[in-house]
Amino acid sequence: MKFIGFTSAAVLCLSTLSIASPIASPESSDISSASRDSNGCREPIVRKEWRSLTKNEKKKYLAAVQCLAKKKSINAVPGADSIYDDFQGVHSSQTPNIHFVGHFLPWHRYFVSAYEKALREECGWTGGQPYWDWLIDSQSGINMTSWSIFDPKTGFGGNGPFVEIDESLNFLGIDGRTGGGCVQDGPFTFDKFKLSLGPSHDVNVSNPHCLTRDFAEPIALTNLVPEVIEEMMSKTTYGAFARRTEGEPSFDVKNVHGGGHFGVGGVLGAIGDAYNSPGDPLFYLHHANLDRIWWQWQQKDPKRRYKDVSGPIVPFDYTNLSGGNVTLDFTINLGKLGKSVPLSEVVNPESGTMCFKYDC
Ligand SMILES: [Cu+2]
Repeated sequence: MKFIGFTSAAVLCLSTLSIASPIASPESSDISSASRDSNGCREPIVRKEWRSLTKNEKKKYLAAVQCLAKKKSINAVPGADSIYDDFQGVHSSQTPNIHFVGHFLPWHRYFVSAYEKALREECGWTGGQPYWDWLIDSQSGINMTSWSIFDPKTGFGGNGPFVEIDESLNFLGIDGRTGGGCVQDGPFTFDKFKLSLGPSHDVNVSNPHCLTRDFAEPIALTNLVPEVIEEMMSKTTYGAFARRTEGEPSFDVKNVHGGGHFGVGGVLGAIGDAYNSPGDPLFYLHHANLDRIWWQWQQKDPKRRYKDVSGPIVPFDYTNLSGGNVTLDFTINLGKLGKSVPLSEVVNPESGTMCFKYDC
């Protein structure tokens, strides 16, 4: 399957919708309008694919991210200098509890939504959080370094220069890494964008440094593939869907979550660090896309799937030997960045707490 040269938003959406079919039944609009009425979400923010933003919207979005990285921290963690760092710090400090668990997808949905809110309220962004439909790029036949998302003018800038590493640092056996140093072009070079947290996992220390990327094209091309999305979409329970989305912390089984993180982040790139991954602004577009795929899956049977959550509370405890399963009453939090909410408030993005939807 090749998706070359797509330019219009309408066509863009086909890349996953063709897989996600059957698309939203009439029921889905009943559900969303009902929840809008009862929860006060009348006009959900619409999230679009990066390519379908206008040139001017792209510019404004990138400027809003730079702005957030200059806004004084609310001290969500002691080492944060900016609000942008606050988000990274909250993710970092909760990393041991929010991955390979049932609430992985809801937690990240809530987290990205809070970030979207911060961009809008603190930095004048007026749109929805854009997503990056990497399938369009991975199936295009274009070299990764030339993918439009990495464009220095209309995108997020590209790779870092190659940095040699001791292979013992390459725990996951990442193939074909080509970078590792500071991003060299675009809106997130060190002179325009500083991170205070990382590469250590200590959120108490401020260590101003640059954003790094370490492209590993073979990882991106192998894992960001339609077959994996098809498998995910074929699952009939949330538990199975979510587990297939996260895969395993290895590449023995292809998975799109890791494909995005490690395809761009390799070994030394911020987005490839489980703790510090939100240090790369692309994190939010990658996770918005994962969230969109979950949403598309929910749309296939909204009545049931907006209520379906499961999966372990304790990481990797898929057989529930250490703890129970999450339920709709299970609460998640964003520390100082957002109140505690039960999963019941996060399963439907058109709920009062968040209030957004995807263009397709
Ligand atoms: Cu995460």
